Amino acid sequence: MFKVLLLTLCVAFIASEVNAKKFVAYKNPTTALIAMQVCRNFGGHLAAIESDSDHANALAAVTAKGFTFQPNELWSIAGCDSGVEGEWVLLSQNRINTYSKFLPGQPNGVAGDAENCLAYNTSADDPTNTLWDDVSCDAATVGFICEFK
Ligand SMILES: [Ca+2]
Repeated sequence: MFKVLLLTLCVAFIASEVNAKKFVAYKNPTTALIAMQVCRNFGGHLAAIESDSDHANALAAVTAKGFTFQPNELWSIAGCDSGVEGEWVLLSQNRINTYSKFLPGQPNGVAGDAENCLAYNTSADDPTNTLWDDVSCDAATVGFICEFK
């Protein structure tokens, strides 16, 4: 019985290490696609937010650097739906993200428009609420969040 418990704990620990994501925020005005290249140049990729845990850790990565979220100050994360509207593809991983964490009223882009990239945005109505917004891939962002293994 003890061996089974020990083995289970080891497997759980190894699994958590394998899946561990490290998010790092960079406050550097740019656009989503340039941010994607910068993250790749750093040896990572734009942060793929795929769980509530990822969401919390991404927000924490920004505040850990002493940055604050302000309404309409965008922080780029991974996700592009320029192929099929509403299917948010993680380009660096070549898969669709089934998780989402949009602000109320978002995503408000429609097929054929330019809101095909994802960013964190802060609600003007509730500045404590920072969630996803679909934005133009050319939108000016204040920063971006990279993910490293
Ligand atoms: Ca939007």
